[in-house]
Amino acid sequence: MNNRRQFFAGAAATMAGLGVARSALAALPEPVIQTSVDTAPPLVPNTGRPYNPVVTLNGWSLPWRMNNGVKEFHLVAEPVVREMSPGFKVNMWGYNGQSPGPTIEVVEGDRVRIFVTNKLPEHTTIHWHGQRLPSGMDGVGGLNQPAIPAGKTFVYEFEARRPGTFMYHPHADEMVQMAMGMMGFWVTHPKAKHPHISKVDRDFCFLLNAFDVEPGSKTPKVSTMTDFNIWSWNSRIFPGIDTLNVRLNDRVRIRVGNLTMTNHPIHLHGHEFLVTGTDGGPTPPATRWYEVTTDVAVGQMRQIELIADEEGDWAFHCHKSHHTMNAMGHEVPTMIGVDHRGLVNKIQRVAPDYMVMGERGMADMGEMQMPIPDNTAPMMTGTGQFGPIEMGGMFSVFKVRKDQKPGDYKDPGPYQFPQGTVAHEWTGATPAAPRAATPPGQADGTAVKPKPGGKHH
Ligand SMILES: [Cu+2]
Repeated sequence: MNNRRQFFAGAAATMAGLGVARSALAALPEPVIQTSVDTAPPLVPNTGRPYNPVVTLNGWSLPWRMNNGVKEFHLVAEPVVREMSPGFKVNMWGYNGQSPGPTIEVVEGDRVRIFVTNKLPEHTTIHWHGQRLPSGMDGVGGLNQPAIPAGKTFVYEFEARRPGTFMYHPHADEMVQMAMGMMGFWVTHPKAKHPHISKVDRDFCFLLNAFDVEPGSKTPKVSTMTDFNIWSWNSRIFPGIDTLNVRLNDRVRIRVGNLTMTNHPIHLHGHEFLVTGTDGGPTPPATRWYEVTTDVAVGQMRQIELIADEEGDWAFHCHKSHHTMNAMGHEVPTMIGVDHRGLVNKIQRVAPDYMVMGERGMADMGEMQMPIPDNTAPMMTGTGQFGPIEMGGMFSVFKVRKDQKPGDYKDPGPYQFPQGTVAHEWTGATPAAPRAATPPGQADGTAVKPKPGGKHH
């Protein structure tokens, strides 16, 4: 955190310096590069219109400079190495040192100028997903502009016309560049009190993204269209995703954008939330209803809001169960109920390391220290105070604490459960389990035929 504070202090000082050096204003703003994968504290604006900044999970917001009333940012498209979880590093393409790129925060009505320097080995563009802007600023290579050649800098300029939750990503060799991690978040804050935007105590954001990294390799496969194996939030996987730490009774907003190739039902435990914003901006209050899961389809943004009024450690995850696993092989047969007595011993005579997986389910794999290739994330991992959590991928924890200080985003550690409030083993007498009555016509109880088999997905 200290490095981070110094980094922001340094960035602010640089911007202030540039504010007085007239000759420097003609030059490009110095690009700010991020080396840490930690969640940066909110970047409180010290120039331009005031707003309540967001917190990007395992990410950061890009500092800017004011130049004659225009907010100037400098993005650098470049190869990066992203640590997706402790010890698991992947060669990606991103912006300013990380994938995803930094979050860009502006205020409705701001004039925004973004310099984009291309340090990739091929051309690129940036599309400002969801924005109202002049057609020539929309970033589709070939359609709206010539692509930015390797080594060149282009400039985009437009007014942030409506408040809301946006994303940015290349629109040139798009499949490859997004498969390599090129994307970022954009938030346009309202310039005044907006009837459909409430003031919140904490405002989190992250992108859903996915990669295909073969176990033991370090670079995503870029020809993959649907068969991704690493499901991430901001290019991090559990237990590498930071927790969302809030104070009891905080009003919390969480903004999610989906730049994967499939939908993700995002599920929060212990609370109900409202979807207060979509791709099109804030939703009118009369259209809102309470949910505990909201589906975020490909290319969509959703912002949810809730009052964090239940203390505890609450799971927060994608509800597709294979999206909370890492590097899952697709060729694992279902072994539940299969009797291999005798077989393993025979195989081990010729292959001493042979193991049979999953005859009691797959939970053993969360604990088992199986040999895996170097630089491979374990399939299910993360440990809680009661043992393995058996989750990976798109999973984090929403931590509600009454003593979490306002503005403090630090992980408060595991929840101290009040005595007697944790599910525990029952040691009294066990009541007889009631059984369903025998269906009519099956009096002998043997007439249940298996349904015709069929492949499922
Ligand atoms: Cu998912």
